[in-house]
Amino acid sequence: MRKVFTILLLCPLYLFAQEKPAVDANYYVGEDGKLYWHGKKPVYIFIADNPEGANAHKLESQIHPQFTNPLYLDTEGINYFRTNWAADSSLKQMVPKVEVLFEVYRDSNPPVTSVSYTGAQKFKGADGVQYYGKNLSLSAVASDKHSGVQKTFYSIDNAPFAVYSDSIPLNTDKKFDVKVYSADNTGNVEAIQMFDFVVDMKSPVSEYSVHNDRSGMIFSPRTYLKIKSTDLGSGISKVVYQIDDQAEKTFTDQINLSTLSDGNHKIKFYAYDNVKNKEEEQIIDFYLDSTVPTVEATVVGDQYQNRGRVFISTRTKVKLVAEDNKAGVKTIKYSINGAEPETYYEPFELNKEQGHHVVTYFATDKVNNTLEGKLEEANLSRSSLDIDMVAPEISYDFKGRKHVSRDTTFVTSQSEIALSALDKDSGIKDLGYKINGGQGQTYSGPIKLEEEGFYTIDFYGTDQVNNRNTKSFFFVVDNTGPAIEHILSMEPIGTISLEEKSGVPIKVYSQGVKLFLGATDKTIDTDKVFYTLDNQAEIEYIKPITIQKKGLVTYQVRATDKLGNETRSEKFEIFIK
Ligand SMILES: [Ca+2]
Ligand SMILES: [Ca+2]
Ligand SMILES: [Ca+2]
Ligand SMILES: [Ca+2]
Repeated sequence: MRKVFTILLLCPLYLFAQEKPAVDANYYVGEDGKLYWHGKKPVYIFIADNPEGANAHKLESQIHPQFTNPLYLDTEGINYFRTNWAADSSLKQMVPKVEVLFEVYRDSNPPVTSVSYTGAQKFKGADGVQYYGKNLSLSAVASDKHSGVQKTFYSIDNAPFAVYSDSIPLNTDKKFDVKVYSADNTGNVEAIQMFDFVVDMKSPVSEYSVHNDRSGMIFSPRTYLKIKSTDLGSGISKVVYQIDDQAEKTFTDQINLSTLSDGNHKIKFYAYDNVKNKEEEQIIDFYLDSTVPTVEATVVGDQYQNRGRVFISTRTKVKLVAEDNKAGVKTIKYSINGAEPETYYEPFELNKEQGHHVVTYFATDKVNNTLEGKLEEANLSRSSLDIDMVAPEISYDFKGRKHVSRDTTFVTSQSEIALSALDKDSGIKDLGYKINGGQGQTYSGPIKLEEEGFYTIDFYGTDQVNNRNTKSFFFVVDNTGPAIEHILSMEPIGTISLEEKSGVPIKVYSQGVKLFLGATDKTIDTDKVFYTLDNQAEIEYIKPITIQKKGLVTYQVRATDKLGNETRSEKFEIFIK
């Protein structure tokens, strides 16, 4: 019931609201004295004998009763009521004759109102909607052909019509429904002019989005921005942006940052709608990081640079430390000899193959700027690392007298023991030795050993990347010649004292006695035995010597061992009878 009641109540109100207000619809006498008569109104003529119109009488036509009472004006504009010939109060006609005329102006047409909307930007939407911006005002100018404009009326949004007097501001963000019309002084009413339009006073709203390679507000040269603007009214006219102090540009698809330098930057942006409402500027502050990380690559452990090459061992590791100017390091990767890169976590060894190795590394910051480097670009002079996994070849040699018997080498104190080491790659760093397990010492030249005896030498060669080879050998030093023996083939038959020998008794043997010589070496074999008979030339002892000479005979014996150590006997004296 209540609902029905409400509708019943609203309907008449609505109708009432749009009712045209009453206007004066009488005849109208203008300021110039002209009489205006509404075109549709009847005319009745009254005649009186006094200026006040008292006791007036309505005129009737006996000739044309059908066209009078009422009578209608036949011509738009001026019409005349007339009598022939003017006469004075003595009823005498004017000479020349003058026709007497009463003017009445018929007005059948309403005014024409010209409505204008000024002060604001306007835009016709694609949907046909008319939009206006801020500071819109409505003004109306009406003109009328005859009686003139009486009033102009307007209604906004179905409000009751009001009389228009001055321009009307329309500063509300909304859709408007405006009606305007005018009436002339005789009551002719113009048809209502209707206007539908939208006043858009709201600025657009823009949002930016960031795409590609970024870390918070740190962007990369590959980062691009998009701006999305929306306007609930007239729609977006254009979006403007400005990078730092560059010229403003109209945003189209995206904002690229690839030409910016490393450092702080800002982008200002805003949008206009189609009725020139400007959005408040927004600013994006960011840092453009276009700088790749730096990498300090170091070789940790065994290493040696020589002959333009860098030698390392299988124990050597490569250490990578990366730093970044701004965004920070995200990953470090490395590749050995062009293999698929691996993520670096800690110092790594190369693989275990002898030869050249190239280490490439990649450091990427959090906005994906990537440095590609080779080890040479850090602190090494060459691009490759040479793994030296082969220990030096080491050897020993005896110089001078030497004798080998079975597995034993015999030398003398005059013999020299030479050590040598050879490394084809990184080269020799150290060659050293120990004698009989004693203190290690650096080899600086041939070794000589004074004392006789059995020796063991342990020696080792180390290359520049600490690959080591060790060997040991043993030998005997023998400086002593053989012990000499001499035996005669028979017993002496007596002694003799000679004056020239100071009377010392000398053993006497028979003619033809044989002398046997021999020598025994304590360490190694006796080599040869020599003898000198009666100071003659020395002869090698081959077989027993038969002595035929009579008288005093002297002999001396010399024996050598296989090393050439010799023993010389005293000079023996015998007497042959
Ligand atoms: Ca008129
Ligand atoms: Ca807007
Ligand atoms: Ca960086
Ligand atoms: Ca080596």
